[in-house]
Order: sequence, then structure tokens, then C-alpha cells
Amino acid sequence: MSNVVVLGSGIVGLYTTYCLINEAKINPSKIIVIGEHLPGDMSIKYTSPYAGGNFSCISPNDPDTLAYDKFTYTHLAEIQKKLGGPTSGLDNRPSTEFWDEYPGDDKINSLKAYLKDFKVVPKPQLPAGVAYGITFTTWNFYCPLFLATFRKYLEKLGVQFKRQKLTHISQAYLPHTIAVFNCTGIGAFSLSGVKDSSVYPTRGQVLVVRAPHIQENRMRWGADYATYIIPRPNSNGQLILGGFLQKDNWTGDTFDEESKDIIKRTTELLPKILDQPLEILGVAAGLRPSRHGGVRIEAETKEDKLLIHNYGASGYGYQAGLGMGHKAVELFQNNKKVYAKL
Ligand SMILES: Cc1cc2nc3c(=O)[nH]c(=O)nc-3n(C[C@H](O)[C@H](O)[C@H](O)COP(=O)(O)OP(=O)(O)OC[C@H]3O[C@@H](n4cnc5c(N)ncnc54)[C@H](O)[C@@H]3O)c2cc1C
Ligand SMILES: *C1O[C@H](CO)[C@@H](O)[C@H](O)[C@H]1NC(C)=O
Ligand SMILES: *[C@@H]1O[C@H](CO)[C@@H](O)[C@H](O)[C@H]1NC(C)=O
Ligand SMILES: *[C@@H]1O[C@H](CO)[C@@H](O)[C@H](O)[C@H]1NC(C)=O
Repeated sequence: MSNVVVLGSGIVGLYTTYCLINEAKINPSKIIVIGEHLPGDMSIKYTSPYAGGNFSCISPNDPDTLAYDKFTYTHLAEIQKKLGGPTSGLDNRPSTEFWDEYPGDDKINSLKAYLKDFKVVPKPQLPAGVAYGITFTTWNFYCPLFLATFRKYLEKLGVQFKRQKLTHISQAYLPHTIAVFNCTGIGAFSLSGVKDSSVYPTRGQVLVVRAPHIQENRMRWGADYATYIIPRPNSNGQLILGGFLQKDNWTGDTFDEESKDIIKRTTELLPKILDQPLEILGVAAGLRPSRHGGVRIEAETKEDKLLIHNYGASGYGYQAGLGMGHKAVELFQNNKKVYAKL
């Protein structure tokens, strides 16, 4: 009768649930996912539907993050297959990334060991002001669709989803709960019992446009800006144009000046976007759940129950989150006393 609670139904909570089933071999009917917001919802407190949704070079260069990225990239084919193929909203697309400054050997050596079709762009082909560029085959997510498909897949296996807002972490402990995974994203800032003041938002704004003729990713990383173009797979031609990385800005409002700036930068980076009249479908702002010191994946024992934190994925929940879930579930499996109760 004992059960495992995953608090949070964003991409990090879903990946963690997946790892509980596929790695720790937990019977899905013993898992309950609780969230104030569930796949299908849109709210500024729920970051996952707003992500651009590609695997990119956005994440930092520390060894842990590089390992989470690699784990995720190399296991996404398995998830795509289980979720029914490209119609799940996850598929491969070509990508080009440019940097105004060389990102460093740690990053590049790590990426070139596993990215499919990795190539360095020859210097003469780099746009003005760009120091380094690569091309590779990446993973793209149509985030709202992927979240919904992932939830359906988990529900079909027997996982329960429950809508509930917790005001204190203790409410996550149901009568038979032996472990709680804390995947609350930006919510980790305000939940009492585990208030983490290291958590802060990095606001982004994106445009969703219809541009079926664009089927490639392109990014440019500058010292104080990020410009990106991300097609949404299986979305009837939707393209994400971004973006902004604004620390400590909590507003979910969108701004016309920012939209204009995004259009200017993205169409300079990939002029063929304008081969068709620009049809804007929507403008959205989202809060990346950032954390000073990086993601927190840690286990604590509370009485004889286990609390495993897994939050702070900032701008890379989709591309690193499966590796984060893997590590969090490993902490659970390593606690033989609690794990043995299942
Ligand atoms: C503009 C933009 C572009 C992005 N692009 C990319 C990209 O291309 N690639 C990428 O990898 N990442 C990208 N990201 C980042 C990505 O969206 C995040 O890393 C990811 O969504 C974080 O997921 P999460 O599961 O940690 O949090 P969330 O999705 O916010 O989920 C948190 C969950 O916890 C629940 N919760 C929180 N507090 C409580 C509570 N007290 N009680 C009950 N439930 C609670 C919420 O309801 C929700 O279910 C982007 C983000 C933005 C804003
Ligand atoms: C895709 O790229 C954009 C910009 O580079 C970035 O903000 C976002 O986090 C990336 N998405 C993923 C899933 O990596
Ligand atoms: C999750 O962690 C955050 C940050 O420490 C904390 O505020 C929140 O209470 C925790 N939630 C649970 C269920 O442990
Ligand atoms: C948040 O960002 C918006 C848009 O860039 C800006 O107008 C606003 O002043 C910012 N707010 C804070 C508190 O920085």
C-alpha cells in the first residue's frame, strides 16, 4: 500500500516519474503526481508549457550539468518510442548554434562525444561578430503537446495525477507515503517548509509564429542576449522566436518592444523566415526556475520518510531533466531502508 509522491507536474516531475518506473521498477499504480498545475494548464507559475523546447547549448559547463544533458539527449529516443513516435511532440531537427565568444573546451568536448552529426562551422562561414559555431541534429519539443502525451502515457500505465495546491510540504505526505520527490520548479521559492531563497526567475519572452517552411533551429549566444529560432514538431508549422534571459523579473506580462526586438534579431539570424508573411499566433512570457548554485538534487530523511529535492532546472528542464530525474531516483534506490518498503 506504500506509495511515492511526485510533487510537481512540469517536465521535471514527469521525467522523474518515468525514471521511477523504468529504472527503479516501481509499480506505476504506487505513484501519485500532485500539482497545482497539470499538463494542459497555462499559468505563469507553471513554466513547462512556455519553453522553446529544443536541446541546445544553453546549459552551464559544470560536470554535473554536462552529464544531465548527455543522459537526456542519449535517452530521448527511447521516450519518443514509448510515447508513440514523432506525434508525441518530440522529434529530431537540424540545429546551428553561434557564439560571440568561444564557449570553452569543456562544453565542446562533451558535446562532440555524443551529439549526432556534430560539425564545427568553418570560420569563413560564420556571420559577422560570431567567434564559433556548430551544427548538429537536435531534439525539438512541442512542449504543450509533449506534456499532454507524457501524462497520458503515464496514466495509461497506472500513475495517478491529482490537482492540489500545497501550502506546506507536510501535505505531500499521504498516509502510506514513503518518499516525496520535490519537483516544484519556481514554486520551490515560496512553499513553506522548504523555502529556498536561492531560487529566482529568469524571465523569457517568445513569439509563436506560423512558418512551416522553417524546419531547422538556429541560436546565437551573446554576452548579454540570446536569440533563438525553434520549430515545434507536429504542430502544423509553428515556430518559436526568442528571446530574453532576465534575472529576477517575475512579470508574466508581455511587451511589444520585446516582440519587435525578437523579430529583428531572429530575422537577421535566419532571413528566410520572411520568405512568407510573418503570421504571429501568440506572444508569451515564462519564468525559468533558476537557482544560485545550480539545480538541487538532494535527499533528506524526515522521520522514516524520504524527501528528495529535484528543482532549479532554469532554462534547461527539457534537455537536462531526464538526467536530473535519473540522479534523483538513484538517491532513492541508494536508500535501501526506504526503498525496501516497496
Ligand atoms: C521562454 C522560455 C524558453 C525555454 N526554452 C527551453 C528550451 O528550449 N529547452 C529547455 O530544456 N528548457 C527551456 N526552458 C526551461 C524549461 O521550461 C524549464 O526548465 C522547465 O519547464 C522547468 O520545469 P519544472 O518541472 O522544474 O517546473 P514547472 O514546469 O514550473 O512545474 C512545476 C510544477 O510544480 C507544481 N507546484 C509548484 N508549487 C506547488 C505547490 N505549492 N503545490 C502544488 N504544486 C506545486 C506546479 O503546479 C507544476 O506542476 C525555457 C523556459 C522559458 C521560460
Ligand atoms: C532551446 O534554445 C533556447 C535558446 O537557445 C533556450 O532558451 C531553450 O532553453 C532551449 N530549449 C531546450 C529544451 O534546450
Ligand atoms: C521543495 O523545495 C522547496 C525549496 O526548498 C521548498 O520550498 C518546498 O517546500 C519543497 N517542497 C516539498 C514538498 O518538499
Ligand atoms: C521586467 O521586464 C520588463 C520587460 O523588459 C520591464 O519593463 C520591467 O521593468 C522589468 N521589471 C523589473 C522588476 O525588472
